[in-house]
Amino acid sequence: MSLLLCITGWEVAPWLERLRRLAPGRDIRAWPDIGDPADITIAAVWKQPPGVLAALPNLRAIISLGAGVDHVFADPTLPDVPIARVVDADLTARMSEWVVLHALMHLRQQRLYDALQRRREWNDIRPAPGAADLRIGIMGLGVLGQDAARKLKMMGFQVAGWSRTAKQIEGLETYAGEALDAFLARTDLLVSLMPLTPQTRGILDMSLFRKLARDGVFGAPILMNAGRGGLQVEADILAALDQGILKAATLDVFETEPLPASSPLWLHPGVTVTPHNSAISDEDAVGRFVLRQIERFERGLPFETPVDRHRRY
Ligand code: OXD
Repeated sequence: MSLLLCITGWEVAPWLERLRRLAPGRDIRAWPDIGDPADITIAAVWKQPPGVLAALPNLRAIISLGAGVDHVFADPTLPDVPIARVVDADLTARMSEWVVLHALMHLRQQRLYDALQRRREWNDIRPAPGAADLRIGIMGLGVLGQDAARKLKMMGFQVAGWSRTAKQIEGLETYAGEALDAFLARTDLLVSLMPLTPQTRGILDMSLFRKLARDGVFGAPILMNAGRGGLQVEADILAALDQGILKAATLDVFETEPLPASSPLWLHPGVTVTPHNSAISDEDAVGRFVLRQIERFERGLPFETPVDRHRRY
């Protein structure tokens, strides 16, 4: 009954130290020092190299160390065992901080004021719309989308959400599936918090941007993406900005991460870049969450946050 940490792209040592500290009695190993592969029953993973999990004959469950699971499914030899993902109150709260911060940055035209300050220019820009004038649309109504929607509503924004399958959420105007065009037509600021799946890859493209509202307070719509870089077509974002189809974009995730120094997104005046840190989380809290899922699994209880293999989220 050993736990394997299989991590690439992040430092493994702090995870090993953290989980061993939080669960001193447990046998926890870190790939590639697996020991006997037959000992491993559970794997906690971030971007596991393809084939590693398939070589564990007694693997019974997989836990994603992140909220997203696209990195888990990127392995074509993924064993058919239950999968869980992280849902953590701290991570959720931080994502909503990012969403509210950047929605307000757009509403209050803060980038413009930054530029005016650099020029020592005292200019009180009018008109100055309020939150109630801006229609925000959230694509993806999971835990993160719902929390962000609630907090944006508290700020006074007009908020609606879209999800692939219909969801009734108290106090929130919701759209589903084929109602995407109607949702986009009422959206001035689009917030993407979708999972990356074969259905959503590249969904944030020129044809979608053209369907966003053009009669809002800022004339052209704004895009914010903190879901996954694979959701967006960066060449289309740049073209849409240059053609006035989008007014601005705030991006936390990118097709290639870290964002290459050669990317025009870095210096485009309409783009705000954050380094995939919208939901940096309390790592001990995530560690405790992972251990709680393992204990539940060992007691024969379902994961708190099971992943649907079919939907891939
Ligand atoms: C996650 C992430 O999936 O950090 O949690 O992107």
